[in-house]
Amino acid sequence: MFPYPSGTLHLGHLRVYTIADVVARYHTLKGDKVMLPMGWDAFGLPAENAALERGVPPGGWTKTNIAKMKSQLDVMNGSWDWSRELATCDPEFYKHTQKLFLMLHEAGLAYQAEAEVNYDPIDKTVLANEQVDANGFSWRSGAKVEKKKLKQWFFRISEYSEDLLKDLDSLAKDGAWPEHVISQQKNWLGKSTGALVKFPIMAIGHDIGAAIEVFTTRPDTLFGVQYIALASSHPVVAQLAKKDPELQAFLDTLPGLPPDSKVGYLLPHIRGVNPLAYHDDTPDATKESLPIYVASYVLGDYGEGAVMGVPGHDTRDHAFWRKHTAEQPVRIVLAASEDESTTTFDNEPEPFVHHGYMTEHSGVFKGKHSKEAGEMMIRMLEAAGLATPTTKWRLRDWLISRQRYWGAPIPIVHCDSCGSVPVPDEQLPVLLPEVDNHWAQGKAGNPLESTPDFVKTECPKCNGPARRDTDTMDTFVDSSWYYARFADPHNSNQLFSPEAAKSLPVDIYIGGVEHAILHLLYARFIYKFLATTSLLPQPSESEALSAEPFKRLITQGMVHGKTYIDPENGKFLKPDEVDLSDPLAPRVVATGEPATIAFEKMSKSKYNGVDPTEFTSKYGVDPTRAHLLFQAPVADVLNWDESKISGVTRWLQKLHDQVVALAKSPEESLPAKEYFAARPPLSASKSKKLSAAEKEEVLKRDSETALWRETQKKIESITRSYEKIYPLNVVVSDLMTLTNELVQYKTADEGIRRQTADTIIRLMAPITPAFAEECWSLLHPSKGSIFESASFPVPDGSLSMLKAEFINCAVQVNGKLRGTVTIPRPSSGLKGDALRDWIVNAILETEDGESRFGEGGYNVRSARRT
Ligand code: ANZ
Ligand code: ZN
Repeated sequence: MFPYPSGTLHLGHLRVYTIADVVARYHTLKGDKVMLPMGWDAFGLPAENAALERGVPPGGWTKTNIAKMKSQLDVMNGSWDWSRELATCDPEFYKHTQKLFLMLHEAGLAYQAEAEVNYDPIDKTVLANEQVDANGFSWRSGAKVEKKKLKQWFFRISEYSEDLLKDLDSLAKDGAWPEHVISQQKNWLGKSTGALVKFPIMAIGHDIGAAIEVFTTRPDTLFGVQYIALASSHPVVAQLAKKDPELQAFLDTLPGLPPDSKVGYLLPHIRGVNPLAYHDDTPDATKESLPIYVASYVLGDYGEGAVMGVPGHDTRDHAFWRKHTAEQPVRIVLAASEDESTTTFDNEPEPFVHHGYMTEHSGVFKGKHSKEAGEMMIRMLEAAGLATPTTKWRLRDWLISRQRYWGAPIPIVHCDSCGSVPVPDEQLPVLLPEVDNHWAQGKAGNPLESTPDFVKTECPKCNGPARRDTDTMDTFVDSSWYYARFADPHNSNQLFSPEAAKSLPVDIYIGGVEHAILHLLYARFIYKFLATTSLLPQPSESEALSAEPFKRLITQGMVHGKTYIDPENGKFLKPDEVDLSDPLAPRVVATGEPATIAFEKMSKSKYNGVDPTEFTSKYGVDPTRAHLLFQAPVADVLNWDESKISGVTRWLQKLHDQVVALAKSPEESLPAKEYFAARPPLSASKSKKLSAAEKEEVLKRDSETALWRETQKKIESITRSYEKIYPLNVVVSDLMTLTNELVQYKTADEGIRRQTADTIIRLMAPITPAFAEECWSLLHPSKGSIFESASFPVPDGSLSMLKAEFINCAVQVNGKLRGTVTIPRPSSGLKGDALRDWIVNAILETEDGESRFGEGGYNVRSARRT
């Protein structure tokens, strides 16, 4: 995921781009063709805010930031392909964002409709949600923000909701995408199957139509409906409010209420009828007419903006009913088991919200399971024209227009005679005009509206006078397709050529989990749309619906910084308020008391920020990269603790010492597998008869076998970890272990030790590229770069022959463990009694075994054979 050019690289960036670079370098070494691109998510509000604050154009601010962050990134030694660099604010890029808009427009997937926006009446400007504080005031002018209806552009993502939902299943396979992202997307799409049910209305003195329709997922609870509730924006409410000032006054109090409030208003002179009331077997209670409320908890933009209130079986309905009718009993129409199906009324029930069995209150359905009963009721009502089975989605169409300057202008021209006319391809890009004075004067609002040269234009259809659309696109539009542009970043005619698109989709996409919903959903939608055009290779019939932009998604955890807290008042301590003379026991300077250590999200107010550039210049880039990976699995929060880097630096130092020493031995030696195959079997057993020289030989053989076996095993486990990506921390710890073995097995054959070092260097190259390069040149002075001359290690197939020639054998005498003795490995042909006898003899043949278990010891020979 490309960064927003805020101007400073933080540790979160460092973490994600290190992970990505490690994955890319691993695949490069493996011989894969790798593309690791980098770009800038360069449009958006922060640049515009900065521009107003500083009185400089947002473009300049952004360019400076990009240059600065690029130089900071360069230090990280990533293998980015800068020839593919892009910035979404570059006309060469947004020309194609505009083209994408036009393609969607032509396909009927971009449309204009009225929508509510935040309006600042002092600055006379539309505000983004981020610019409105929690109490509903403008961040800039401090004015109380108003809701205003304006014409806005939408992308019809709802058209793709089925595909977006269905294809999540293929992404979930084999953990290609993290489970929590899949479930968040599912919730966001929010598919609900249920029914629209009509409640006939009786109204005195109002002509409001025959019925109110509600959406319900639980038709089985119909017998338990005790009221109807309408959203304040329901058309019936608007109509009644015209003649009911009290209702209007109530409506005026609603904006700004917390979403879970249960405020309501009982509508006078109007009641509803349960559609089941017409059925003969319906209990009398259900035949009673129903009160109708306006209720704050009913959403205007979901379902029909109306609910059937079932206090007995829905938590929200229950709370509302209790608040508005103190004494009325709650009706129970279903219960957990058939035995309870006689329960009818209850004064203080917990609402039973699950499926179960219908009670007496459900007339002819008594005793039936609620799922079956619900379906039957809907069929019955459907026949009477009172219900329709239906599916609702939580997903709304994507509002993409912003009344802002710093974004891609919407390529539409408004003409009085022709309406909204698309800008012809050859007139793209619609360039953002320079409006330098605007920033200098710190004016509010969208400067595009007050730039006549921009607004006044000619209608492409009739050549008459026309106005350009002054809205720009949401930055999520830029990021919905940028990854595809990397395939062909300099194509000026197309978003990318179909030929270049053959490298799509993206194999591995890495980024923060904060993008689990919006960005990833929009990107999936746009990619699915592109798959219907000639730009992307036409998927075959069976694949048609599974066009997905990112085959694998890796989400990395946050980086938390170390904070020191004064336990007396819970305040975060500034650097000069904490005494770190003993880093393990920090103290509060003022009181001398121990300070509390905690890891928290990095922020200025907690004094726990870390400047990556400062850190890398202090410790070096490779140790920083290894430290970042070593401290936590990729998906977990990383508690950044500077002092812990010492483990990494010690490891690198140790390894370097080994490499320097081994570089003196011959570069070429017999490949390990051949070496072990050619090694003659050891004739003598490890017994008291061994000479000193023989003993040394045995030790040498043991250690080189163990070392190469460890090397082979680590190649396997490290490869697995690189493939999985999440356990990159284990790669570092495995490499540390293997390095320790190299140090430990000093007596092993030089050639085997050198080959082990050589393997370690290649295994670690993705993580510490410069260090590996340096070591590689020591071991192979004439070969050139490790990334060009070396390949990633693969097991050489020697593992099966690398059995230890000696084994540790636990000795039990008469059922009690008496010690262990090292004996030669018995030949695999021995079995049963023969094997046991062989082992007993082998034990007694050793010096240690003889003295402990022979004639002078337990005398194993005469012991009961167990
Ligand atoms: C009666 C009922 C009884 C309901 C019961 C639920 C449980 P999901 O699953 O999220 O789609 N509902 C419908 N429209 C609503 C609106 N505009 N604002 C607030 N709530 C609304 O939720 C569907 C359920 O949410 C519907 O099923 C309806 O309440 C409520 F024991 O109908 B139900
Ligand atoms: Zn026209």
